[in-house]
Amino acid sequence: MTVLAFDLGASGGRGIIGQLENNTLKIREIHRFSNDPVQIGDHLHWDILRLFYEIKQGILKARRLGYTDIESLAIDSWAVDFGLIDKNGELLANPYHYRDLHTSGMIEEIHNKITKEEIFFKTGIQFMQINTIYHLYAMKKAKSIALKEADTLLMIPDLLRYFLTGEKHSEYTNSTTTQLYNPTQGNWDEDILKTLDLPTEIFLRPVKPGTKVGELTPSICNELGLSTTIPVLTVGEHDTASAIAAVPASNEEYAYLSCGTWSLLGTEVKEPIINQLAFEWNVTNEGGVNDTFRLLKNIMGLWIIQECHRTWEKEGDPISFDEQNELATTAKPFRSLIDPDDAMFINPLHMPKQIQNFCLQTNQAVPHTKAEIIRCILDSLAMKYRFVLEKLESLTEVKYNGLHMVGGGIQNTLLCQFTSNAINRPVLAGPIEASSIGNILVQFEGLGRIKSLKEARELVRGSFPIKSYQPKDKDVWDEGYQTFCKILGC
Ligand code: LFR
Repeated sequence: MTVLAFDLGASGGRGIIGQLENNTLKIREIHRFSNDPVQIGDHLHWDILRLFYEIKQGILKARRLGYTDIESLAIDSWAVDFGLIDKNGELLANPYHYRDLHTSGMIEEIHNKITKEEIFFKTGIQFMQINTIYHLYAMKKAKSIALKEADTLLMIPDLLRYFLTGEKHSEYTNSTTTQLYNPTQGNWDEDILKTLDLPTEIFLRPVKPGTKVGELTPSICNELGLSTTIPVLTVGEHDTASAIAAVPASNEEYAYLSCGTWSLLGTEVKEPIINQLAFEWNVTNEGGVNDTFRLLKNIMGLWIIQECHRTWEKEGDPISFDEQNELATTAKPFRSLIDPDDAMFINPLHMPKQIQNFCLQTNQAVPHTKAEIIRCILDSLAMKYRFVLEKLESLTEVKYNGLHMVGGGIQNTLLCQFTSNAINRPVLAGPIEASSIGNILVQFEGLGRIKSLKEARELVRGSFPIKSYQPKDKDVWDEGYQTFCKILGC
C-alpha cells in the first residue's frame, strides 16, 4: 500500500511516500522545498501559489520515480491561516501570514465586546495573537474587500486541497485552532461570530480526518501526465495533530513535545479540559485525530534560534547549527534567561537584540556573544518546558514519567538533553518526521488498513529509531528553575 503525504511547515515543506510492507512503515522523502513568506507593503503573506506549485511538483516526482499505484494523498500544514474564496470559486487574496502584525492589539479590542472567559469557555482555545479570530477581526476593522466578498473560508490545507480537487471542505483538527469552533456544540460558534460581526455563512461544517473528500481533477491529471487520478483524503491537517498521531507512546497517559519552529507541549485527553485554571494558564484544547483532544500549550520554540541565525547570516557572520551547539556548551548556564513566549519575540526585526532587551529590562546579565545568546535560548526553552509540563500535570492530575519529543527539533541533541535535565525525567526522542508519518497513518486508517491509534503507534515504534536521554545534574537545574520562575514572576 502506497500513499503520498505533503507536510508544510513555516519554513519548508516536503512530499513523502509512505508504504506499509510486512508490518513496517517505510517512508521516503521525494520532494523538499523552502517556504518563503513575502512582505508586500505593510503585510506579510504566504506565497500560496508557490506552495501549490511545489505540491504539483511532488506529485510529478512521485510519478517519475515510478510510484504509479498511489492510493491516496493528503496535506497537513501549520494552523490558523486561511484563504477566502469568492462566489465564483476564485481565491480573493493572498493569505496573511500568522506573524503579520495587523493582529497587534486585537486581543484587547475583541475582549471589549466579548470577554476572554466567554471565548475560552466556548472554544477551549488558548489566547494567541496569531489565532484566526484576530486576523478576521483585523480584516473587518480594515474594511477588507476580500472579507466582504468572501463566500467560503478555507484553511491552508483545505485551500490547497480545493486547488487539487475542486471540492471545498473544512477539516476538523485545523478548524479548532481558529478559536471560533465550539467543541461542545460540534460546530462553529455562531454567538462569537455574530458578536464580532463576522460572517457566519463562510464557514463549512468540519469533516473528520481520514475522510475521502475528492480526487485530482482531470485537468491536473492531464497537466501532470497521470493516467489515473489519485483520491484525496483529509488527515489531521493541522501538522501538530498529525505529529501527535505519530507519537510512539505505549500507554494512554503520556506527555509529548512536538518540536519545530514552535514547541507544542501537551498530552492527549478524551474530553477537552475547560475550567478556570485552564483559562488562567492559557492552555488549549485542540481537536485531535480519532476523537481525541490535544491539551497543550504553544511555546515559541526554535523560531527564536532560527531568527538569530537569519540575522547573523544577514549581517555576514553566520554560524552552522553544529557550531551553535558546540558554542552553547562552552557558555555559562543560566547566566541570562528569557520568557520565550513574551510577545516581544513574535516577530522582532533583530532577534539577538531583542533577547538583549529582555535581559536588560529584567535586570539580568546581558548576553553578548553568540555562545551566550544560544545558551540563553536553550536554557530558557528547557525551563519553559518544565513550567508548562507541571501546569498540565496539575490540570490532568497525572504525573507523566517522561516526555516524548518528536519533530525536526529533536535533531538538536543539546535541547533534548537540556529538556531531560530540566524536567528531571527521561526524554524519548523520535520520530523526526512525525507530522508526515501521522499524515500517512491517518491515510492508512482512512483506507481501512489501520484500525486504531494504538495500532498506528505500534507501527511507529516498530519502524523508527527512538533515542533516549536520561536526566543529569538535578540540583543545578532545580536552582536554575528557581531563577527562571523569578523572571517569569511565577
Ligand atoms: C506548528 C503550528 C502550531 C500552531 C502554529 C501556527 O507548526 O501548527 O501548532 O499553533 O504552527 O499555526
